[in-house]
Parts: sequence; C-alpha cells; structure tokens
Amino acid sequence: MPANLTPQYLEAERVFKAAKEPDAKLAALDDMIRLLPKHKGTDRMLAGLRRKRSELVDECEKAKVKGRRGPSFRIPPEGGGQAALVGAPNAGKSSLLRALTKATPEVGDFPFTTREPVPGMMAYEDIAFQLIDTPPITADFMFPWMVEICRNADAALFVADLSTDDALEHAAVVRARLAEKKVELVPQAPRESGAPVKRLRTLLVGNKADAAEALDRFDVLAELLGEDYRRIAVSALTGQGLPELRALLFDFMEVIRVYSKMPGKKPDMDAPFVLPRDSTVMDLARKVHRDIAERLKSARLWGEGVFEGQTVKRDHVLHDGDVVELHD
Ligand SMILES: Nc1nc2c(ncn2[C@@H]2O[C@H](COP(=O)(O)OP(=O)(O)OP(=O)(O)O)[C@@H](O)[C@H]2O)c(=O)[nH]1
Ligand SMILES: [Mg+2]
Repeated sequence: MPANLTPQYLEAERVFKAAKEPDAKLAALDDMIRLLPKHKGTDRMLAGLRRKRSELVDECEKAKVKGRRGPSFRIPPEGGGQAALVGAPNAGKSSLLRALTKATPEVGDFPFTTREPVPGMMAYEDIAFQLIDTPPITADFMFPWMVEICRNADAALFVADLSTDDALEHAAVVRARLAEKKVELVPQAPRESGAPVKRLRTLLVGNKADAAEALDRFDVLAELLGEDYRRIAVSALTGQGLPELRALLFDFMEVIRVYSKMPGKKPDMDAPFVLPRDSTVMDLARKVHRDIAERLKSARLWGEGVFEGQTVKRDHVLHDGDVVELHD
C-alpha cells in the first residue's frame, strides 16, 4: 500500500467494499477517485479505478434496463445516523423532510400523500444525518414494511400535528400500532439491543407550532404519552424551531466527530469520522482501516482534556471535535 493514502481515501475504499448495489458502489468509487493523492506513484492505481468505474457504469445501465425494482424499503444508512419520521396523516412529515433536507417529497392536505419511504440528508454543522419520510400510520392501515424501516433506524422523530385536537388520539394510535408489531417508541437509547422487541429511541416533534394553541396542545400531548420523551415544537411552514431541532437531533444521536490527521500534515477538518459517544482511539482506528487498527501503536491527540499533541493510549476515550494522529 503506498504510504500516502489518506484515512478519507481508505474510508471511501471501505464503503466501496461494503456496498452491495452497483449505484452505491459507483458513488463510493467516485469518492475514491476524488480522494486518491494524484502523483506518479498512484498513476496505475488511478487507471485501475477508472477502468472499474466504466465497468460499474455499464452494470448500472443494465440494472436500469431490467426495469424498476419498485421502491426499496431497506434504506442503506448514510451519514451520522438514520432517523425515521413517523406519525399520523397530514402531521407534516413530508413538509419537515423538505424543510430540513434537499429531498422533495410530495406534500398534500389529504391523508396518505406519502406512499413510499423517501430519504434525505439533514446537515448539521459539518456532518449530516439521514432522515426517512414515511407514509402515515392510522388505526385502519399501516404499510407492513414500516416495521422494517423502524427496525433498521437508529432513532425516530415522532411527528405530531399541533393544529388539531385529534393529535392526541392520533399519537396514541401510532404508538399502539407500532407496539403491536414489536416496535416500541422509547425516550432513550436502550442498553440492550434489538430482538424480539425493537426499542426505538424517539424524539417527539410537535409540528405546526404556528397554529393557534399549538403549544398548549403539545403540553397535553406530552403528558398523555406519559413517557419522558425529549420534545421540540417546530413549524415546517415558518421554519421556527428547525435550527434547534438539528442541534437536538445531533445531541440525541449520541455521536462525536473526530478529525484524523497524518503525521506532519494539517488535519482534514472537512471530513470528520462520526463515532458513537465514548468511542476510543482504537474504535477510530477500526473505522479508518482494519490494517491500521491491527498495527496501531499509539496516537497523538489535540482536543479535550489533553495538552496539544499529547500521546494517548489505544483505549483513550475520544470527545467531539478531537483531532487524532494515528501511528502504526
Ligand atoms: N400551518 C402549517 N401547516 C403545515 C405545516 N407543515 C405542514 N403543513 C401542512 O399540512 C399538510 C400535510 O403536510 P404533509 O407534509 O403532506 O404531511 P404528511 O405528514 O407527510 O402527510 P402523509 O404523507 O399523508 O402522512 C399540508 O397541507 C401542509 O402544507 C406547518 O408547520 N404549519
Ligand atoms: Mg407525507
């Protein structure tokens, strides 16, 4: 391996190897081509990557000709974490996805405007979280694949419509419907994982805060739901509360951003690695590249609780914003 491959390149390579669909592979390959240091020593590698790219483009074309496979209900996670927007009809789930991301799902003042899951990336400072807009859940109907979406998500945004008194009943229905299918909306990340009941950490988002008496309704709703959900009132229409929602979701997802640097070089402050809170230097090394993790001897750190460039052990716990230089 040439010595000058950056951690960002190696991360793109890891994503490429892990990707299953041709279009996901293609996106990762484009990142690799962009991130590959360009000089004489990497000419042959670059040519190899470009050849692979043209093969993949052919593969993608063939997949398209075969016909649309219909909506994919398993949405591969991207960014710092995946959160599903769930709720009753007309609560404003699709409007929120439009307001928070570049995605453009249809919005309408009739139920079941949304019939397929739609992902979008919500930027927060220098990272992004993936939000998934979903169809409504009602007493009469819920798409069966909603369960799969919820099971795969890291969190839910439980969207309630604060413009109507029906919100209280609707919210109870949504929660009960999911619970029937063994998806429990819980206020905090559960300690134990998954099966058979998925405990999905949930933020309560009261939308249409611009409507009359919205905030009073929100208080009643929170009380009715009983659980101590963290909550925020927003309006997809006026934009009120949306910056706070971005920040709250970042805190709620319990992740940290860590910036890697090569010895003697400036850190890459544009592309942080996103790790679960309480991750260690070793966890970072594993994320950068398995080979680096295996050979890791020590690390130098710039950040919280250490002096500039302090040498730390592999089990040192990282903090949001730390800059780390890995030595093998
Ligand atoms: N006043 C007000 N109206 C809103 C707000 N957000 C959405 N709406 C309106 O509420 C209606 C429903 O919005 P959607 O975003 O389609 O709701 P949804 O939850 O995606 O609905 P389904 O796809 O049927 O589940 C539309 O008429 C929106 O214009 C808001 O913050 N304030
Ligand atoms: Mg919708």
